[in-house]
Amino acid sequence: MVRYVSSILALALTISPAGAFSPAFVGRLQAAPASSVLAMSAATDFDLNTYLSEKCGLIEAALDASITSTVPETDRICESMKYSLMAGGKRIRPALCLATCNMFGGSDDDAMPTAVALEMIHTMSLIHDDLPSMDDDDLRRGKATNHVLYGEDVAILAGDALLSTSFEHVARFTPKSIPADRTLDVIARLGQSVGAVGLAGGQVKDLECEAKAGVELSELTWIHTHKTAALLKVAVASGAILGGATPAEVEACEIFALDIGLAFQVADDILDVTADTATLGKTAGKDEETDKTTYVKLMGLEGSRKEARRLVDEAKGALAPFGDRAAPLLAIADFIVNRKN
Ligand code: GRG
Repeated sequence: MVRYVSSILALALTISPAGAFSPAFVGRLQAAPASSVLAMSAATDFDLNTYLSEKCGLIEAALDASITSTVPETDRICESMKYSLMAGGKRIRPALCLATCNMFGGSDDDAMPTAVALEMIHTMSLIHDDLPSMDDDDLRRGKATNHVLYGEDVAILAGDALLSTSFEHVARFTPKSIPADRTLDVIARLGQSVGAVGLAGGQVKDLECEAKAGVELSELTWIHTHKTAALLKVAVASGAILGGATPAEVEACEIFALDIGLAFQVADDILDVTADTATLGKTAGKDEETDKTTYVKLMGLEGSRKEARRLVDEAKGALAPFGDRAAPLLAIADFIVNRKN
C-alpha cells in the first residue's frame, strides 16, 4: 500500500511540487438495526466495523492521493473532481473489490488501483445523476452537489475526467506482478460496466420509464441490474481476477454481486420512504414525490423487505464453496440491507 501511494505521489510530484496527501478516515460506516432497512439482521461473528474501518482507511488514503492538480490550469477541474470524490460515501465498491481479491489470496495493493477506479466511476455516476437534466438534485453525501458548487458545465467535465482517469489509474498503477492479461480483463470489464449494458444503458432505460405508466417488475429489474448492480458485479469480478480466481470462481462471485446489487437497490428504495434527508445525505421521499416506479411501489414495504432478504440469502449461497474465506463478503452483503444511509 505504501509503495502504491508513493508511486502515485511520485508521478504527481514529478510535475507538481504541490502534491497534497492527507490520509483521513471518515468513520461513517454504521450498521444500525434499529432504523435499518430490515428489522432483523442475520447474526454473524465477523467484526465488519473493524474490517471496514481498516479497509476504508486505506481506501481514503489512496483516493486522496489519486487526484492532484499538476499545473495551475488544472486547479479548477481537479478541485471539482476531488470535491465529489472525497465528499464521503460508504466506499462499498472498493471494499468489495479488496475483500474479493483477498479471498483469493491477493493483497490490498494488488487491487487498490482498481478499487480507486471503481469509486471514481461511481462518483462520476453520482455527479451526472444529480445534474438538472437527470435527477436535478442539490444534495449528495450530505453536501451540495457538484453542479451547485461548480456549475453544470464543470460538473459534467469533472464526471468525464473522473471516468477517464479511472482507466488510466488501473493501467498505470496495477502492480507489474499482476499478469498483464488480468489487468486488461479488468479494464475491459470496467468499460463494459459503464456503457450500454451498464450504468449508461440502465440510466437511459430509467429515464424512459420515468415518463411511463405501468412499469413492470421485469423492467425495473433490468434497470437496476445495469444501473446499480453492474458496478458491484465488476467490483467483485475484478477483485477475483486480480486475486487469481478461475473463470468458474469469477462467475460464482458475479452471481453473488448481481444479487447484492439488486438487494442494494431494494434497500435504497426502502430507505427513500423510511429514512430522513439528514440521515440519507440526499433528498428523502424523492421517489414518491416524482411518482417513480420503485420496488416499494411494486411490492410494498414488507414485500420489499422480504425481497431484499431473499436476494441476500441467494447471494450468500453463491459463495458457499469458499467457506470461511468469504466471511467479509457475507458480512458486507448483510450490511448492504441493514444500512441506514
Ligand atoms: C456518464 C457513462 C455515464 C454514465 C452515467 C448517471 C448515470 C449514467 C447512471 C446513474 C447511476 C446511479 C447513480 C445509480 C444509483 C446507484 C446507487 C444506489 C447509488 C448510491 O450508492 P451508495 O449508497 O452511495 O453506495 P455512497 O454515497 O455511499 O457512495
